[in-house]
Amino acid sequence: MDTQVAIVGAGPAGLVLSHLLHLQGVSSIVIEARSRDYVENRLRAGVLEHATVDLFRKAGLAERMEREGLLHEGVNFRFADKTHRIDFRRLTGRAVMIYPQQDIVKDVIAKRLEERGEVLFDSEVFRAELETDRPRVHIRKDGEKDHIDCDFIAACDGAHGRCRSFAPAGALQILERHYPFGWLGVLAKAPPVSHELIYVSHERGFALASMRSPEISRLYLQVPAHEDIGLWSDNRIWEELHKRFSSSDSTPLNEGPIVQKNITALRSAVTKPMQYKRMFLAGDAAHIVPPTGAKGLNLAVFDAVMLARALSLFYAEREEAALKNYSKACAPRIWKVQYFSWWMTSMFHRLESDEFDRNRQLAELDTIVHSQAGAKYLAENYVGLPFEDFFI
Ligand code: RFL
Ligand code: PHB
Repeated sequence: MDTQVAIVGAGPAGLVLSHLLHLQGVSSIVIEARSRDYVENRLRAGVLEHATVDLFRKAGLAERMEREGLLHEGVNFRFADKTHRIDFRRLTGRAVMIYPQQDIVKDVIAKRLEERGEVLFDSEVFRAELETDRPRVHIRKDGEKDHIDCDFIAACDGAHGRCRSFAPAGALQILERHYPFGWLGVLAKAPPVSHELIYVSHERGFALASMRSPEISRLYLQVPAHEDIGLWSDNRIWEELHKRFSSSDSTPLNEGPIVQKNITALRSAVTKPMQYKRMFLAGDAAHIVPPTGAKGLNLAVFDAVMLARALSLFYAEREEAALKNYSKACAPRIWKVQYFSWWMTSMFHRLESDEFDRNRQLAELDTIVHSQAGAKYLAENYVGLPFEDFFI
């Protein structure tokens, strides 16, 4: 097999990149270790920034999102027994869209296949030859080995992907922070308690009420970093959720059958540079943010836009400058998003520290919801900074 760009990973980064390249007449093959069914049902993010929604519209990926997505013009912060709304529309003129990541994945896969794009499922990349102008990607499918020759490799293989390890030791540096807590996430067949998200900072720990549809709630609880999910029966989860969400101005959460639950540890990480020779990293393969700012998927889409632009310029004009500059060009947004996600996480989660820190957190939250400038800063970052310019 032979292609211009071999894309490792059919998550949002790899799929969006392959579609954007196709729009620019650049060929690619997407190679995905898991089955189509698995990636189309993997439960993850839910919040799309304004610029992400805009990109999907311009790229012809928004048909189902327009019908089924839920536009959110604000968010609620609950602490010290009261709920406060941050009004995105008033503060920024913008909004976010609630549209599940697995639906984006489904929509882009359908679009790629409809346009005769190549997506290889159940195909794991286990090695790559990078010390050449024609890199080679080695694949294993059903125990059989094969390879793809290409001009460039896009490593879109997520947080646990192997592509980073194909570069020689020391070529890539990882800057990171670990947190002493994780999130227990549940999907429940119960109508969401509020039509907008509620972020809670409670003495017992952080909690978040989100949704996937008017009938399905997505709820999260802060738990210790390496907590055993076996300790959390459905009853214990509901009890804890009720405690953290209760306030003098709220109605109780709606209960319903829990259909999925899992625990994720929180981490911040940036790989530097996001390139080795002809291999470029994009999405979670290049950086991880804690989910408190709802940014990971959006940053993955941003990388895909930047990389698609650089690769398209290369093929259109044999112009290498944009490719050489890819990592540097992505860095300012990545670090602003890292900062925002770290800040939201530090402000909302229960810290193993003293009363001084708790009071400082409450003062910070109070400042954000009551200061016009504070609320605007929050809103601008939550709806997302604009992308500089699209090339489509
Ligand atoms: P993905 O989605 O992990 O896709 C990588 C793909 O690569 C495949 N792969 C390989 N394929 C072939 N060969 C190999 N050797 C391979 N190794 C791996 C994998 O099977 C997989 O299909 O990475 P991508 O595309 O970079 O996308 C990133 C997003 O998935 C991630 O940032 C978000 O889900 C983060 N996130 C959120 N982001 C938001 O923008 N808004 C949110 O509201 C939001 N909420 C969340 C989140 C992540 C969460 N978890 C699970 C940590 C909520 C949670 C709980
Ligand atoms: C979600 O809906 O899964 C979600 C929403 C907001 C976040 C994280 C996850 O900050």
